Amino acid sequence: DFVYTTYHDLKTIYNFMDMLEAENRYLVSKIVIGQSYERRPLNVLKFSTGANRPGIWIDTGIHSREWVTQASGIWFAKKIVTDYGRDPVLTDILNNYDIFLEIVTNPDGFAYTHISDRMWRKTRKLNPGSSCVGVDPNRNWDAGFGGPGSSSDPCSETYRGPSAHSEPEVKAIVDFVKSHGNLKAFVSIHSYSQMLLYPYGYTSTPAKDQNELYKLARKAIFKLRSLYNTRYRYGSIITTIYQASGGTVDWTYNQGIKYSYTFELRDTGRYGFILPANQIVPTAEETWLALMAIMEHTKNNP
Ligand code: 0X9
Ligand code: ZN
Repeated sequence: DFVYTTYHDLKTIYNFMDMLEAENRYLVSKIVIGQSYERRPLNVLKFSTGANRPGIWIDTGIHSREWVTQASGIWFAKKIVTDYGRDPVLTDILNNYDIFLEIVTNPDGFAYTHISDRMWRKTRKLNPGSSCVGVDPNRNWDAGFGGPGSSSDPCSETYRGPSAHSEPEVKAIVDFVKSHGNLKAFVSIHSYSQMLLYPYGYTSTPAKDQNELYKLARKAIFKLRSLYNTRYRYGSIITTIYQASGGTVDWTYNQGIKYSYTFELRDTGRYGFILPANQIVPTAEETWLALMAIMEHTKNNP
């Protein structure tokens, strides 16, 4: 049986997805939304109980070194198949919405964190004219692209890339969001800092739905804290963490997906990106409570 208490490599995670699909065909299907720069499949797990449903998107691991996020994504996938038909709230969500879960959103970077450099963050695209590799996939979106809080230097950890959506890993999600056309929530999961953030990151102009986004964040974080007393901060990206341009959820919010959130999971810096494996399951469990609050609110406010 799959072990949720340790970190796994890409092949093991891709095998997990195939196994989960094979064992739960009534609920789970794997869709491939594109391929990475190094031609790996970009796999998304679709949890669905009927046709033509609105969707909820969750991604983990867009920054490859944030290992607790991919590990939590695996745990969420298992939790969904375990709780469907048992937990009334999740069952009600899945009887009305599809959930899309991209666990390894940056597979090239993730493979590289296992093989060469545990602290690799960016994609693995070669940059013409530079010996530095990769683009920050959380600065590559067409939302304030090129603005403050992103870099034009290919050697920077926040290099935005040559143009918006230049990274195939980003473009695949952009194409998916547009072709789906009916996503109601979009949650992009990072680590670390213990924060729940909503738009905007590129501008200090408050989001039109700021009031509702703030109240829902507070509710979600209250639920999260109820389990292990983990403390989260919450608010807009620019006021809570820092200005960042070209970020995922600013783009999805501007596409009309009201419930666009970014998490920064455990911890607050003691271990940072190298979170001990014994914290995977507690991190996933508490985060799930916050995700459920966001999904339930989405369902109740169509
Ligand atoms: O800098 C980032 O990309 C995020 N922090 S991380 O340590 N995970 O790299 C925060 C950025 C805020 N989120 C968005 N702009 N979407
Ligand atoms: Zn990140």
